[in-house]
Amino acid sequence: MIQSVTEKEVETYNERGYVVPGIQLSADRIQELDAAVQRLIAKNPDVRPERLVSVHIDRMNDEGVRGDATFFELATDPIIVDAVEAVMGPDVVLWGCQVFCKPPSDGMEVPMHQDGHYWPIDPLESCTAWIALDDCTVENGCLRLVPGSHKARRSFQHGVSKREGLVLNQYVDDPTVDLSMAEDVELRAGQFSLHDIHMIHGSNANRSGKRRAGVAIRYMPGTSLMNRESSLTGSSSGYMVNWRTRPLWLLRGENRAGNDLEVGHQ
Ligand SMILES: O=C(O)CCC(=O)C(=O)O
Repeated sequence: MIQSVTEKEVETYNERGYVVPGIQLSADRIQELDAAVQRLIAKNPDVRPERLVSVHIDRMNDEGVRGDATFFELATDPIIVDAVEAVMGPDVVLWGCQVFCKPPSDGMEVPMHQDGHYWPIDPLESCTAWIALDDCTVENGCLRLVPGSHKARRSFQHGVSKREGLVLNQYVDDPTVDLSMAEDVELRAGQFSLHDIHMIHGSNANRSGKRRAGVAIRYMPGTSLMNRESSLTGSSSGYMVNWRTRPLWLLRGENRAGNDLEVGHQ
């Protein structure tokens, strides 16, 4: 494996729960991905562009979204997978890919949350590669993360919000957490961050005149099992997720936990 992420960056990931590696995707690649986002939005007129779930599945998926092969290519690109392997270890299973595209002026907020709270993965381990398809700044609602919040390796207390304009209805509501410690992760188009499953993160609404699009690709180690019987299948998180038929791809190493790698593949 070519070392794409430095030892220092791996240390930062372990210590802070996220890192922005010094490598990035090319401008041509970003142009292709931009065209793919536009196709996605055109193919899914009834889905909010912040909720384009499982877009790496190149058909109408079981979560009501028509995907595009461009995102599968991205999710399996060595530049990303090498980086994930460096921080997560040698057994890499691809299990999710969501486009969070916040349109200019009415881009929705993502409340501060932990993903592990509504993901049926046991042991609860995963790494998200979040790739900026636009320049993402404070102004247009960049990702925000609470450094070190992954360290306790546990889920904090969450509440369920009925507020309008949220991508997700769950939010951290725990007196032991200081959300004012959140850091804005500003990225140029083509840069990406990696964050741990226990990180508290979210993003503000986009009220600016500039689009803010990113794609979050999810990988778990082959030592974790996706629980397909989970009661979390459904819309309890605010939008449809279907763990029963979510396809998994073993990209590196071994499927040590015995995940079903056939289900959901057509
Ligand atoms: O794109 C965003 O603003 C939020 C992303 C997110 O919540 C995630 O990657 O889990």
